[in-house]
Amino acid sequence: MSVIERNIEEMKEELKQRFVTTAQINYGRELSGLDEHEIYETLAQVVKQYTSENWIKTNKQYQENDEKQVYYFSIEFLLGRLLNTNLINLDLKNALKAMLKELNLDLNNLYSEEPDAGLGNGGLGRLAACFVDSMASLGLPAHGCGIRYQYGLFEQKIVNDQQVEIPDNWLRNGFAWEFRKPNKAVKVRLDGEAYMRINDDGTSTAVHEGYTEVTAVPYDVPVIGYKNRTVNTLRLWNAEAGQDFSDYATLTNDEIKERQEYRNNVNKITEFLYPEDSTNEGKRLRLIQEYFFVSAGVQSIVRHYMQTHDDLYGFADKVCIQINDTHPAVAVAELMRVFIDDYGMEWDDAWDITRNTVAYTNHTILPEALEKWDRKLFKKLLPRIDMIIDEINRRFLYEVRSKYPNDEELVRELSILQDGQVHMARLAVVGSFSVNGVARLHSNILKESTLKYFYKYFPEKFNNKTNGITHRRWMISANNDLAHVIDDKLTRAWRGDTRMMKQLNQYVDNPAFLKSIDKVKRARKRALAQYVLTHNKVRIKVDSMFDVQVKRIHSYKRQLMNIMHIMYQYDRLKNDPTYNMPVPVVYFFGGKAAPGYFIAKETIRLILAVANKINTDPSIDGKIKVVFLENFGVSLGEMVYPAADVSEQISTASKEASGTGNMKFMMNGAITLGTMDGANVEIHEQVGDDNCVIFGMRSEEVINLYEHGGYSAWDEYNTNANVRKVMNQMTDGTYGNFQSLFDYLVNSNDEFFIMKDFNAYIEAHEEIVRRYQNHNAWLRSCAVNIANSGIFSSDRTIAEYAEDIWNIKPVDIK
Ligand code: B1H
Repeated sequence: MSVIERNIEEMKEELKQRFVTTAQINYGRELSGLDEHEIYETLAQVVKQYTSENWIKTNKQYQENDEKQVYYFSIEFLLGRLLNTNLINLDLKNALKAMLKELNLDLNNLYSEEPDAGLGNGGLGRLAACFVDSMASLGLPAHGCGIRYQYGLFEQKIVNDQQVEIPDNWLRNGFAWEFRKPNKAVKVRLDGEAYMRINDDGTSTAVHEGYTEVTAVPYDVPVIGYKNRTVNTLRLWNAEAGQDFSDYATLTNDEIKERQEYRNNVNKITEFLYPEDSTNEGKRLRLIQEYFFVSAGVQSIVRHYMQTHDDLYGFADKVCIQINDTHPAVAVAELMRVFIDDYGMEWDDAWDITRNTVAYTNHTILPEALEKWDRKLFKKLLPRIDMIIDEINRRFLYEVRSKYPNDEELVRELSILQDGQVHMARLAVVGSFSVNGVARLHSNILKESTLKYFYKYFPEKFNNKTNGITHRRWMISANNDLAHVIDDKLTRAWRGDTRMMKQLNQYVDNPAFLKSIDKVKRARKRALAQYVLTHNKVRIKVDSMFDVQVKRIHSYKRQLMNIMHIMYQYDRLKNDPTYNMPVPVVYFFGGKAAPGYFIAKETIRLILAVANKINTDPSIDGKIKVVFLENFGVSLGEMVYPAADVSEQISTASKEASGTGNMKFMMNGAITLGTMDGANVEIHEQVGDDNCVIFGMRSEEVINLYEHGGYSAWDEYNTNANVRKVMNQMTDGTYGNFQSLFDYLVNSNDEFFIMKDFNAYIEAHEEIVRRYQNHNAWLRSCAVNIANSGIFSSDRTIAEYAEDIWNIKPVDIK
């Protein structure tokens, strides 16, 4: 990768010129007359000027050299804010700061003018955002394709100690980084009827008639590589009603009504993001969203390809579509449709190309998340796609039966269509050349249980790509002082190659190095404490241990176990004179509950009830504080991860496919307290038992217990005094009435083994507090975690995708 260095002074002058001119052109006013938001907008415009030239060059070079290009299809891209990371990647930050200073402006005041692009729910959407950053930073010809939701994930407000959801009107003041491209629009067809027409010469042609047509207009966001001139594209599709109303005068009232209804329906398609993380809603509009962006994406890729090729036979050598979970799995059938119906290709050729183009990433084994569609709904909405899937399945099962005669169990388990449903994961496996999980443990579970029949049939497709996070956002940008501490030891070279971070292991006993890490951590803790004082009106001590669980609220992630442990500790502090808490602990929670997820919302209510009681009890002398961070998202995360001492990663083993927050904490020097789940396994492997605390059931035990039963939550309640005590407090009025959660634990037979893991969790906490008391040993552990976190950069992940799946190499933009 070529790193571009520029002269700051020169840059500063040029920036100033552009800044002043842009302000004048945009607002017709002097700089001094602009408000903060206008200054931010101007700044973003100027930054865009620095990207457009390279954006054009990048595209031109890809096209002229006929580079193979990858398209990462994802129904979510959780981008957060882009100003700071764009400045870092363009290497404009220092010059810009200097320029603003001369104008008496402070960059730090401008960041918050940018809305968070919250076009995702959690880990899956944020992964897609980290991935496009890494693809550009590695100089890979690889782009994103998704939906431009008008409303992102709802904003969470806490009202009367409960979650309330506010629509996220993030486009209110416009989105500075997007470019609308109406001339690149495509049409997407929904509804109607499809059938095969037999032609006079005996051949047949697919007919799709009576459909509704929707216009898909792309909004392109430049994705800027880290100091390398590469500017890739994140293409987000917007649904629009193509027709205008200029012929109003000639229409009947009914026709006008019809048009209006059409317009309303079209506008709904990309209006909002479904707020369920890890559960499949099964709603018609969701299926429309999936097909809408996939069809638009596929059509525009094929059209682009055909601009420089005579036919489609070499398509799979030049295009790869990576599908982020099954939400875009309909891409398999859509490619077939375009190849056959639009370009007249034979089935077998189309199928070969399709299967060599698509690669599938699985993100979950939770049964409630596995996407299945009611066949009737599917057929009505996508009649031609349904026909194609039926034919894919017919031919596939024919092949299965000839390879494995008399194995009807295998046939049933492999069938894409089963019991009146379309199984999207099965379509994705059959229609792709690669199937990967997102952490080693997860990939093994896919092979051994969730997709074991497919593994038997297509063993060569299966592989693992352990997730990663972009260290540019999650450390260099969010924790710049820590990045500087590392620079001092390694020069800035590690920023382009995080494998170098391993070299920090030689300094983990160096007192000066540890001291500088300590200093940074304290500063970040102070900043978070200030935030909490302002937002939560809770005063916390900076030398408390900051113990943090931030992620979507979900039963399997076990926020309930965490708060139950706090209830346990508080009870002992109050009632057991022999019990002592040697260091004060602040427990932080943050995360959104899906609006319809009752147990998740009750969990938030319990956390808030416990917080209210404990935080205002003077008798415990501030030994415990509980803070719920409202509206957790990318931007709040950037403040929280760097300030954490303890990273709570306590999902039921086998349930969290990977987790990526765990990596963000580690890279910022927090110690993991977690189960052997997802990527925690690999974090543990990197740092060893001395530098993380592992507890609880292992995934084999969990899977075994699910398969063979024999666990009784009720027995656990009756025999486990710690569990019983805390559960009784859910209903005895100590914190209000939480019969709901008590009943949930009992009636679900403790489905995620909160009760069964409870005592192990208590012990793990005792261990981590013991470790925290030895400050120097603790700092050493922080250093070990930072030193060994480089492998969790998404640059490593994406380099693996490029090498093993995509078969692409970096392109040096001239
Ligand atoms: C993950 C989802 C998910 N896995 C369905 N599955 C959704 C499923 O809207 N839906 O219907 C939305 C999201 N999200 C997460 O992916 C895993 O739980 C994490 O463990 C993993 O780190 C992340 C990225 O791979």
